[in-house]
Amino acid sequence: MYGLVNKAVEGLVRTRFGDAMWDRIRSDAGLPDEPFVSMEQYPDATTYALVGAATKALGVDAAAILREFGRYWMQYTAEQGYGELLRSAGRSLPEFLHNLDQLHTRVQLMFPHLQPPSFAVSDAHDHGLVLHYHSDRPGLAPLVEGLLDGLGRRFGLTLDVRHERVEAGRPHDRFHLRWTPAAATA
Ligand code: 1DX
Repeated sequence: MYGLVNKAVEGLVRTRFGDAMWDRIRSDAGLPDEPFVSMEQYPDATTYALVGAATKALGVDAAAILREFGRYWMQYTAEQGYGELLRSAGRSLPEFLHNLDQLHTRVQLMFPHLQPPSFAVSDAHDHGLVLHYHSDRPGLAPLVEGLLDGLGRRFGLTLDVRHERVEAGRPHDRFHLRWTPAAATA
């Protein structure tokens, strides 16, 4: 994956748990004390090693870390110069999800080694839809749950997500979404 992803993991750990915790996780993952470069490619194993080291150092399971990473990714990429990319993907949750493959195609024009997952929408109605997620990378459904959480926040919605793993045919994940406008906070 592109270094941007590892940099986001680093940003998440440093802001939530401090520089010393990042140093420990990076070194437990067997990685040198060198900065990640956003636009360079790294083996997927690097990212998985970071998540594995973080589960041990923080004492939480991988799903919790991936979920937190997904939430953070929306905010991190907006701050890293991809705000316009995100805005162009849509002004509502269903529009954004519908346009996700196009968003990745656009990123791929600049960064041809991107290996994006694929997202498809079905069963859309006024306050819900089903999102179909295909990826070559194993185990990242909790990350998508976190992304959806971040998107719900972005669009001011209270979002309920139910995850379903589909093993038949070409294995993939389905997310059943239902939303209501978020309650106003005082
Ligand atoms: F619901 O692979 C909302 O490296 C969503 O299964 C889902 O293969 C928003 F410069 C620049 C670059 C760089 C911009 F080249 C990526 F470095 C991409 C920014 C998407 C914002 C996919 C990242 C493939 C890297 C993948 C989980 C899970 C998709 C991460 C989230 C908006 C993005 O992202 C899987 C790679 C961007 C960039 C967005 C992704 C690779 C997503 C979302 N993916 C790199």
